[in-house]
Amino acid sequence: MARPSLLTGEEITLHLKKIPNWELSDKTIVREISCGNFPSAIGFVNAVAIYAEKINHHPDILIYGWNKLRITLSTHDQGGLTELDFDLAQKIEEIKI
Ligand code: H2B
Repeated sequence: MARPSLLTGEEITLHLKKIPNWELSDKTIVREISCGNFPSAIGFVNAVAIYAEKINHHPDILIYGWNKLRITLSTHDQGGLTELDFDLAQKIEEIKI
């Protein structure tokens, strides 16, 4: 299957408008999430993992300060942002904290 192509700056700006919880950081998009407690943070990570595996597109996730998550998305083999990153971000927006 052909790998998605890199998005232009304009396309990235348009996509980001739809997901205001996410920020552009260099060639990635990042969301910080505070969960109720450690088990709910792990639960959130598991929900993300199930979808990521389903679409074979995987986030970088940092779990810190017992209830906080930093989720970073980019398409590693393209060296930047593609539609896959915004598809996954949109799906993560649908997961209840
Ligand atoms: N996830 C992300 N975020 N970027 C990739 O380039 C990527 C991935 N590549 N998941 C996939 C797996 C690739 O390694 C497999 C072989 O399709």
